[in-house]
Amino acid sequence: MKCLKEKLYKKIEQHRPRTKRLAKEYGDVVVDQVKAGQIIGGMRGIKCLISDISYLDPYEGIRYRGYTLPEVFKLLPKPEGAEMPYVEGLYYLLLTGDIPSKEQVEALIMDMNNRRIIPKYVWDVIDSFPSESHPMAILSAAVMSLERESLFNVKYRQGISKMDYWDPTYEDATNLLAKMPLIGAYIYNKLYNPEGGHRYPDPTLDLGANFAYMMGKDKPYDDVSRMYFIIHADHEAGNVSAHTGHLIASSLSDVYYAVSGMINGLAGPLHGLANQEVLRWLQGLMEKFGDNVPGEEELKKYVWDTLNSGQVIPGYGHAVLRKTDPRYMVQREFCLTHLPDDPIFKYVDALYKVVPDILKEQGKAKNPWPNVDAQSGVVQWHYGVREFDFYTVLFSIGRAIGVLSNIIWDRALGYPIERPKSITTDMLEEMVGIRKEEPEHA
Ligand code: HAX
Repeated sequence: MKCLKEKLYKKIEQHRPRTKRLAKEYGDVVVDQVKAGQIIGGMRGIKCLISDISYLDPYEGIRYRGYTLPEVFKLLPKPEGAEMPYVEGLYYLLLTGDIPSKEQVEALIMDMNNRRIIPKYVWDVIDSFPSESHPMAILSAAVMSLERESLFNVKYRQGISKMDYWDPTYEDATNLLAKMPLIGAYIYNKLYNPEGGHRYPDPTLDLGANFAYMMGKDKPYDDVSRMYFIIHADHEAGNVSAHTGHLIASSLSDVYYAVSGMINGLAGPLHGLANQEVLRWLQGLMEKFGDNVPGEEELKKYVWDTLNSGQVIPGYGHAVLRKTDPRYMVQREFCLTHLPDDPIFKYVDALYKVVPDILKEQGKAKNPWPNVDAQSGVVQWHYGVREFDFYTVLFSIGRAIGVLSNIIWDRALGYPIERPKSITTDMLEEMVGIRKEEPEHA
C-alpha cells in the first residue's frame, strides 16, 4: 500500500529528531514524581509511557490524534449511505495523524482486502478447540498460530537495520489487522452457528461491512461494527491491553506475540471482559422483572445488593476517566436513534440514573460514571449477537488497531526494551520511614 506507507515514512522522518532531542538533551529533566501509593496501587497515574496515537483526558475522554470521538465520526470518510465512517480510515488517521480522503481510504481497503487470506492451519487451530472454550482463548491462540507468517522475523534474521524495523512491522500489522475480523467471525460461527454459518469475505466490502456479512447480519450491523471497532481502538498507552502489547513488542517480539498478549490482558473482567459481565449482571435483573423496567427503589436495591455482596458494578468506574465515558455516549446516542424501545437499553438507561449516586454514596469508586462497557453489549444484543462471551472478541479487533499503530511507531522511534524497577516491601517501608518491628520470635 504505497500511499499510506510513503506518507507514514515521511511522518516518521519528521518525528525522529524530536524523540532524539528529548532523549539526548532533556533526559535528566524531572517530569513526574512517584508516590508510595502509586507503587502499591498499580502505578496509577505515573507519567512513564509515551504514545502519540491517543490521549485520555480524565474529564474530556479520549482523543485520537487530537480529535474527539464526535470529531472522528464527523471527519472520517464514510461509505455511500452509511452513518459510520470506514474503520480503515481510522487506521490511516492513527498512523499518520491526518484525516484521509475517501480515495486514500479506498486504496487502503483494496490493499487490506489483498491481505485477507488465512492459512488453513489457523482454521485447524480454531476447530481443534472444544466448543465450551472461551472465544477469547481461541482468538488468542489463532492470532498466535499466525506468528509463523511474521515478515519482521524474516527480516530480523537477515540483519535488517534498526532504522528499518518499522517497515516489516507495518506489513505484519496490516496483515494481522486485515485478518482479525475473519478470525473473529469464524470463531463466532464455529461456537454459535456451526451449521453452515461460515462465510468467506466479500472482496468488494470494507472492514465493517465485511464483518457484518461474515457474521450473517443485515444492515445496520455494518454501521454497528464500524462504530464498535472505532470506539474501542485506543485509550492511550497505560491500560492493560495497550500496555501489554507495547511491553511485549518492546523486546522485539513480533506483532503476533504482542497482539495475542494484548488479547489475554483484555480478557479480564476489570478490563475488556466487563462488557460481557454487564450483560450477565443485567440478565439477573431482567430475570426478576422481565421487560418492564422496575421503579427506582427496586433498581437501587439490586445495585446495593451487588455492592453489599462484595462485587463491583460492571460497566461503571474507570482508572483515569472522571466523567461519563464519551464512548458510552456515542453508543447511547446510537441507541436513542435506532433502538429507543429496546428493553435492555431501557434498563441500561434507568441504571444510568441511579448507579452514579449510589457509587458516590458508597464512597469508594473514584469515578461513579459509566464506561464504554455499560452500553456496548446492549447494541450487540439488539442486533442478534446475544452470546455475550463473544463481546470481548469484538473489543479485541477494535483494540488491535490502536495497539498495532503504536507498535509501528515504537519501532520507528526506536523505543528501547521496557524495564521499570521493582523494589521489595522492606525497601518501600524503609523509604517511607516505617520502623522495623522486632521479629516476634526474637
Ligand atoms: N463498582 C464497585 N466498586 C468499584 C467500582 C464499581 N464499578 N469501581 C471502583 N470500585 C471500587 C474499587 O473496587 C476499589 O475498591 P477497594 O478500595 O475495596 O479495592 C475502590 O472503588 C477504588 O477504586 P478506583 O480507584 O475508583 O478504581 P480503579 O482504578 O482501581 O479500578 C476499574 C478501575 C475500572 C477496574 C474499576 O472501576 C472497576 O472494577 N469497574 C467495574 C469493572 C469495569 O467496568 N471495568 C471496565 C473498565 C473500562 C475498561 O477498561 N474497559 O475495557
